[in-house]
Amino acid sequence: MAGKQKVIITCAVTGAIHTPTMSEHLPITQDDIAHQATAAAEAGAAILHLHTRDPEDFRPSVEPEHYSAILARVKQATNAVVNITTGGAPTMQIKERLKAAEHFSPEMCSLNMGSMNFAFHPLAARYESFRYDWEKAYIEGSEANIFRNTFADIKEAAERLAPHNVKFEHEIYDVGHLYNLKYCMDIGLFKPPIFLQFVMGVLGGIGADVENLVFMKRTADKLFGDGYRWSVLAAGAAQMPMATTASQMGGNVRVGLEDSLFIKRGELATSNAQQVEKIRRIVEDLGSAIATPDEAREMLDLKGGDCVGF
Ligand code: KMH
Ligand code: ZN
Repeated sequence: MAGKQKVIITCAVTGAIHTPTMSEHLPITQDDIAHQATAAAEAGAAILHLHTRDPEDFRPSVEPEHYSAILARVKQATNAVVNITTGGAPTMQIKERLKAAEHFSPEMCSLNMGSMNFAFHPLAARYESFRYDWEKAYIEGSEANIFRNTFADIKEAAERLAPHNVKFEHEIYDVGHLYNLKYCMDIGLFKPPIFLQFVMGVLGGIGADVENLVFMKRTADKLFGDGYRWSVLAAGAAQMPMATTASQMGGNVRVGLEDSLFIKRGELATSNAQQVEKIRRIVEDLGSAIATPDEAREMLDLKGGDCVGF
């Protein structure tokens, strides 16, 4: 195994795309989010990508008060790197989406690298009824919604978070987003080493297949040379196959119920940890080792778990 790059597992615990009706295993209370995040770290996730939800009706939230208890528990129970979303939900604008990251100053934050019609409306037809009033309109509304991430928005995120020395997980939903990022680097917003998350299989973005991954990776090589690290997340059924492929191409992997509710075709995952255990088993069976949180900190040049604001 000498010389082989260790694989960083990120777990995205709840997100803002899946809604409570879709799976009873999706963590929606602060207690459940903290519990599942901790278990995912124990199973081998070095990075926890966190969203939160409103305790009233479990719709996506970016309010710092809805994060506090989760972050305190995760910090107390694990050494995992905390990555707070700045994507929030596709219906939210950048100003509010940055609040939690500014408030808690985590080691990492996501940063979405382009505007798109992030669509998941086809999911609505799968359910006859919904547990909460907001769910149906929220899901169906994605058909006509622009997830806004303009150059001005990206600049605002970079500038507001610069004093916090946060490392971004740059969410790359299509090849053009790599060129957006290159432009942002050219004007001095981000410095290498950058961390790319290739997001595959979201309707509105690039499809999840190996040729597309090779194309994205080649484009990143051309634009960023050896100044970047990368990972793959694929939505739904493509999650494990694309993560496995990435791990064999020198990349890192992201799993979690934010990205897929399933553990295999037709079977809901019972927890985030179950998905982490599965990809860990695959990665290790194929002869690679997974990175600990401290190894991930070194690989990604992070500021350290003692420099956060929670
Ligand atoms: N829901 C994922 C496909 C973010 O939080 O910034 C993308 C994501 C966005 O994780
Ligand atoms: Zn997210």
